[in-house]
Amino acid sequence: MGSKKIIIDTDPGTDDALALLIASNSNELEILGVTTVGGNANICDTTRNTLSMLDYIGSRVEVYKGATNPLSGTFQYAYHIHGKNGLDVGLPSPTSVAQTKSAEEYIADISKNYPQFVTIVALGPLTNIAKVIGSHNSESENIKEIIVMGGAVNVSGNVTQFAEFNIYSDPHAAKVVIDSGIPITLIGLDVTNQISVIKDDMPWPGGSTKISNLATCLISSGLSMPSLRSVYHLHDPLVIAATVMPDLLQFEEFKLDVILDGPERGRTIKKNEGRSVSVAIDVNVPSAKELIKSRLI
Ligand SMILES: [Ca+2]
Repeated sequence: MGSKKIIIDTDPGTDDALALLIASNSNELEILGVTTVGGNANICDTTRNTLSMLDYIGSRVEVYKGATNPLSGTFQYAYHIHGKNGLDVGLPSPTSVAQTKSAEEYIADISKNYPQFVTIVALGPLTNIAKVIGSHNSESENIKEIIVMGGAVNVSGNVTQFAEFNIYSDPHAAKVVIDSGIPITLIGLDVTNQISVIKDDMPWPGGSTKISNLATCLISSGLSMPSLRSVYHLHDPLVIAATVMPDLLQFEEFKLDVILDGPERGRTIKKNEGRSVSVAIDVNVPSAKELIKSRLI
């Protein structure tokens, strides 16, 4: 079987940075391109952080800059979790630059030219993908699958009691994506909260390679943030691990709605009609953590 062709849509962010390392170090995946979005940090920071990460590991994957703002309003960044500039680990400034084509144009073009070929792994707010669906609808129908880090179905949220960060950041975009009819897999806090590193685990993942040194540094940086209370969840890394090995997770098909406004903004809630999406409801914790570790060393 050949490698899975993926586009990673991302907002680094420390756990996004770990996810990029894992994906780059997994032969089961071929990264066609990386698209950026505002979210954990502003779009300039997330794009620069992506370029710096890929430069550091010698990757020549092309980067396409995406949305500055969500479909409605503005992002509420998470610098209190990800540190100064969204990635405070002392990486050199990038020497590579983002492509001139936008994230939205890139995803639309790939989908048009290679129907049913690409899996999009969405690790940030879903703004770029919603824009493709909204403005390039016939092209978007050619997207094979979208794997989303997002949502909290049977558990509490991490921004509010109800909402997970990525869905909360652009609930309108999440609704467009979930209602699109494209095959969607939602990997949210129901499973990602179960995969974490605590201070006593450090140094984790250990090892002395270029990748493992940076991974340890990223996790140390996360653990040093008072707002995380000494538990560092591997949200985005688990999504890449599950893209490599879907059997790590158990899934159920739900019809889902996204609450757009009010106190429950960003909530992903079961409903009785509409499109079904595949929702991760449980995870093999030891196997998932071992796979993540093996790809960071
Ligand atoms: Ca992310």
